[in-house]
Amino acid sequence: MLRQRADARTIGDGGDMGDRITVAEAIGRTIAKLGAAHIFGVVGSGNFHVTNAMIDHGVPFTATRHEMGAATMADAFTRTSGLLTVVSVHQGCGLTNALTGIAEAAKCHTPVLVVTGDTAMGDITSNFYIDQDAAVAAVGATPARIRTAASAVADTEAAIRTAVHGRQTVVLSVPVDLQEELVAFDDTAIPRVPAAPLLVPPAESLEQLVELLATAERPVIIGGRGAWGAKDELRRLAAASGALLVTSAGGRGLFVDDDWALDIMGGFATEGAAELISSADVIVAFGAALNKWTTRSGELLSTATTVQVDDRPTAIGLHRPVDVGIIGDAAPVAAAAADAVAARTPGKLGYRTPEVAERVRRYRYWKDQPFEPRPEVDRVDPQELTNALDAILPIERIVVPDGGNVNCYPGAHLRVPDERGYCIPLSFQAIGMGLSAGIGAGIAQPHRLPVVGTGDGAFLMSLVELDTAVRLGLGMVVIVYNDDAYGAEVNLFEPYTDKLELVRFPETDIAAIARGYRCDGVTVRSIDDLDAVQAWIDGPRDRPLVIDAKIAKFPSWLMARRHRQPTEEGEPVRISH
Ligand SMILES: Cc1ncc(C[n+]2csc(CCOP(=O)(O)OP(=O)(O)O)c2C)c(N)n1
Ligand SMILES: [Mg+2]
Repeated sequence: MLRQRADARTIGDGGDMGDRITVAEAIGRTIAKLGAAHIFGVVGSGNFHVTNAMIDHGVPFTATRHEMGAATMADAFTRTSGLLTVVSVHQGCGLTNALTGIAEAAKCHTPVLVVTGDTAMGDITSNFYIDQDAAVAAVGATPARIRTAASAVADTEAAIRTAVHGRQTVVLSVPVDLQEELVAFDDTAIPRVPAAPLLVPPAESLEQLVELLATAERPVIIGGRGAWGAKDELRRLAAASGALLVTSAGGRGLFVDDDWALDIMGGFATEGAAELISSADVIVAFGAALNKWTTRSGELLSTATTVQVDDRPTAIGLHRPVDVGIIGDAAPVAAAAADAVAARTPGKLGYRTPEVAERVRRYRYWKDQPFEPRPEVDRVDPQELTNALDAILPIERIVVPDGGNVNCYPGAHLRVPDERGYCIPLSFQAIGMGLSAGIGAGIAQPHRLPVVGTGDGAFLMSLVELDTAVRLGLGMVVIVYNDDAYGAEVNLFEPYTDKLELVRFPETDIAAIARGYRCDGVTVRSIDDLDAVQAWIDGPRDRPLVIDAKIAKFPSWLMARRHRQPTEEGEPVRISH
């Protein structure tokens, strides 16, 4: 419990209604009472008291080693658990250190509450002073603040309501001078965050959807992040319509055990899966943005009539035009459409022919696609390595890909148990979030093994959080695809220039670095070296295993497909990421 300073002033008209406590304590108790599941943070003077107040009232706390790690862990915890998390940071520089993680969370619409100190009102000469609200708004998060001591509880509840209902990342600034003031506090009077109503679209919209699905010959239904919680309804709708099921990256895992489901669409899809999707005549996306990654820049939707169902009006048609937009929640729309299609076309076969069943089975997973391994001297083929790891790592896992050339190996080759078993922290396309996202998701789901796949560049940018994982005794596997380079940049620019030394590095002994943090570390140069991984799996798993995978240096299949190489006939085409 926070002790009151002897000289603290009393603000607010509390009467005899409750205790008089500091504003910092009132904020912490309100956040705890409203159900925050976990706090991640780096504590300085500006967030010391409020963090202790949350901890004292039952919210577990994880100290991270960098604020970006805190924001990324909280984001991943919320994404994979659906529970509200809190990031706690010092004012000014503590907040700016967290901004990349906050931007990632905001772009993914993750409801995270960031609590940060702020300089005292008008204290613009403080070293810590920045315009926090402007900084936060600039990265797409929502600024909020404690306005007065008397409004502290209401301001805190409003910030949480905005985060939860608006699916926004809210940054609540708490000026340090206000934190010490006293307020009357009655925790039975804290308003509860009201439940959001379900959005059901008008009958005409539903009728349009039913008509399209009832008459489609080769329908495909996509589940995105917004389809979490609607998987049974979507499977029922797909069965009634004779549709195949597939997910965007955000929804990966939703339909894992459905015979008519492909694994994932977009850049990560197998070629056979992409062909099945692009041959669809009607595509209905539920809670998926249909961005350039999901659609392969529109390629996969080029001939189908496209329907987009989303609860946010601004999401409809944002990335590409759609034929029909329906504003509504995935579950009620899918349930109503399933009943109507089933009644109108009972026993409809649609796309579900025996020939397509065989193709779905064959093209579902990357691990089943034939390829010729291309190992180099003392360097393992990354695709072969990932398929081998997929086979030996327990399926009760959470797969977390980082960015870079290698990201398709963990992102597409490692299978997942369900939608909570995949977390892709690439909404901002920043490298270096994988390790922290794996830790956050692992804390949220202790029964599962986090498996992070990252490049050497991304890992070396963020490895300080190994200390956090070791302190927590977190068993996790970090596969570092080590090509001693920013391989994405090498592959991107190699066709045009030989000035590549700025993106190549001397060899790093990542296994040794990891052991320095008290992780287990193994160096893998060939598939035979994976015995050490098997030994770790069979052991106590009470610390991270970092695999320093010295990989052969060539463009991944994803990069090779996305960036055309110069041909003998034509000039190279300049393409950026
Ligand atoms: C924070 C951030 N900085 C820089 C970039 C640009 N970038 C994209 S991929 C990449 C290289 C990543 O290297 P590594 O993690 O080793 O993966 P590789 O490409 O070698 O497989 C860089 C620097 C980025 N996306 N995000
Ligand atoms: Mg690299």
